Amino acid sequence: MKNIRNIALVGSSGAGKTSLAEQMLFNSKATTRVGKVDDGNTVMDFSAEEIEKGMSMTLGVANFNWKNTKVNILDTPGYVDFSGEQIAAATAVENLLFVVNAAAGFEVGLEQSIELLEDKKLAKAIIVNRMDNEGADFNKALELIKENTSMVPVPVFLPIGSEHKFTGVVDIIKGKAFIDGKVADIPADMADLVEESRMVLMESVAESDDDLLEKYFEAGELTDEELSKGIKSAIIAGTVIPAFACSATQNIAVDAILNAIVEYLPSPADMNELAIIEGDEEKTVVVSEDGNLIAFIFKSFSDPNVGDIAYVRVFSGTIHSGLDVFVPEKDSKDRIGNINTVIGKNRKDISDLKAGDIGGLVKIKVARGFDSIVKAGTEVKFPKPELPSSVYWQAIKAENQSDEDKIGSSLNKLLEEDPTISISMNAETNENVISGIGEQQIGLIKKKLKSRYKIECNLKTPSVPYRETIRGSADVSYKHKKQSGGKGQYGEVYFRVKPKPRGEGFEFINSVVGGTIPSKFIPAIEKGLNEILVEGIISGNPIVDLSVEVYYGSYHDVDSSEMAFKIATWQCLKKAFEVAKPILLEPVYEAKIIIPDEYMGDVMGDVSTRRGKILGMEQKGNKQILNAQMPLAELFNYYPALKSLTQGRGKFTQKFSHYEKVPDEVAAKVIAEANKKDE
Ligand SMILES: Nc1nc2c(ncn2[C@@H]2O[C@H](COP(=O)(O)OP(=O)(O)OP(=O)(O)O)[C@@H](O)[C@H]2O)c(=O)[nH]1
Ligand SMILES: [Mg+2]
Repeated sequence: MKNIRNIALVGSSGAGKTSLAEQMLFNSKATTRVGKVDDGNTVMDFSAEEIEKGMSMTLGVANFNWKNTKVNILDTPGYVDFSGEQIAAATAVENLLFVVNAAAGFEVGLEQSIELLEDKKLAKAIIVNRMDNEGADFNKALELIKENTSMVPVPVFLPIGSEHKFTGVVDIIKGKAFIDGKVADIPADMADLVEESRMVLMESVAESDDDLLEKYFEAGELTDEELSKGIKSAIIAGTVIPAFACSATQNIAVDAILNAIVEYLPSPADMNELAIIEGDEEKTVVVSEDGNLIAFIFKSFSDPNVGDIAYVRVFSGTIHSGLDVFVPEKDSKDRIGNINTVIGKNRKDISDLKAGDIGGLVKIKVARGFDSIVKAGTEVKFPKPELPSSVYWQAIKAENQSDEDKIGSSLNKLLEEDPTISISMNAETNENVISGIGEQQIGLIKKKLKSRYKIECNLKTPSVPYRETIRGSADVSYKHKKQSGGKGQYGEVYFRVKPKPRGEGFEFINSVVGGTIPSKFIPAIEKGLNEILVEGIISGNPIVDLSVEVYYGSYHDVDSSEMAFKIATWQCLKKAFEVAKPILLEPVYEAKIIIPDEYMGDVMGDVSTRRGKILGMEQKGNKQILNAQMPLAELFNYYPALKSLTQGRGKFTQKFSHYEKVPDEVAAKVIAEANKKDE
């Protein structure tokens, strides 16, 4: 455990995470040439979709050796739609490296990534990459993080020059420069800056430990040894977030960063306390190689080119091929098959995987993403990571009717790969609805259905599950009478129809006296009502909040039948709806919209054009939370609109609130649309 470092690269799209991972793999001789994102030949982004877009869409896993230390590196996609991958990666590592584009200002992707991960009790560091780019500015990049988030980065590597003059870095802990891959003296013109930065770092490190603080006050400084030891503890405690400068594609300071990872960042042994759930109880246990097996699958997927694989982090004990294990989330036994060491798309069999390490399990039967794997006979599991809630919905339908049966099982397999997506069959609208975080993410599902399962499908905005009800009451009757040779049909019913308060559903009252309708036909009337309640009358949507009292009628000894009374019932209720002021109800959701102050006016205006109601506002850090109610019909496409209004910085969460009357002019459109479909 001491000789492992587990690192996740996170941050905005285009910051250079994949490029950095590729350069590290090459520098450590894990690969024989440097993969380039722009050439589509990286080992980390290997799916057809990633190569096509030139960006990561799923997290990639690799490992290499650096200075007798095994480094496991997880490269995550920065695009917001795939933020579930960053959460997944964070469950498997001790260290989060936020990769920042030095030339891009404060990017939305970085902001989202920090918000998503800042509360995780993990060591964090900032890598200011792309220092060679025009406009690169190390100090500004760090200033913007300080200004916009609660993270306070402390420089550990200062850049030497910038843009095309970026040649290396000064490691202020070592007091040495790294220029063109070699150790060198600190450039004379940087001496003061290095000294100043060293004092800042020393102070931050000292503040994280009482003993160090005392020494620091007595001696006025820390020794090199105290500083390099102290920094690791401070990083573990989260009191220091070290910042490093580099250029991935120019291979400047990448080796120095690798040294820093090994020397300053914590190993699994340094962070050996693990929060688990045993029974219903949350506990913290100290993990070790000798303990019972506790492992967690942070991602599983199947790629047509590389087959099925489940990426696993072992926290305690050892996994070896052939081991019988238990999967608590599935309440099922499982068995470990082949174990792989993984370098992106390349894999090799290994015999076992020990506590602290990360690898791949091939063709494991039961366990999937976010499942724990534990010693058979034990019941501990890993707490399920909190995932972002759905903000985007699409109804999915196979283009060919013959694929409709296949689509469900294929979708379920794809959903196992991305736990932020869910699918539900809406029985009311008869649609399969996929929900997730964004258009790119759902679009990827559509692409994969085609490339893997040969299913062409269409996506569209889902239908709204409207409801019908009435506002007035009616007292109506209907006589169904048919004489067409042979046996006729006869049944007559009298209904009193009234609305019921919202949410109270349907009530049937039988107050027929004196057998004007024989009691054997009453169930047929109730059944007839239940059938039409499902189908609706004005728009093909279910009827709710309605009371129907049958109080009188007539029958015929020979011609009356259950069918005849059902037909009379349907017609009678239709008649009642004509007089009882039918209305449509629609689901209304409560949305929490989180935006930077400057967008408040625009977002509020937009909410009202969406028939939304503002309930209130609260301040959260430097953001505003707008609480609003919005009809579902407007919420389906709200996220794309919010993103474009706020330059990608707006977010929201939602939950169902209640059903509410649809305004007449909107209802008229919905009803006309439904009638068109009927025809
Ligand atoms: N000039 C320069 N370009 C870089 C550097 N690092 C990456 N790039 C370029 O930036 C672009 C994006 O790099 P990626 O490595 O794909 O970025 P990423 O962070 O993995 O992006 P996502 O996968 O979308 O999250 C590519 O065109 C790279 O060649 C760098 O240090 N300097
Ligand atoms: Mg990438």
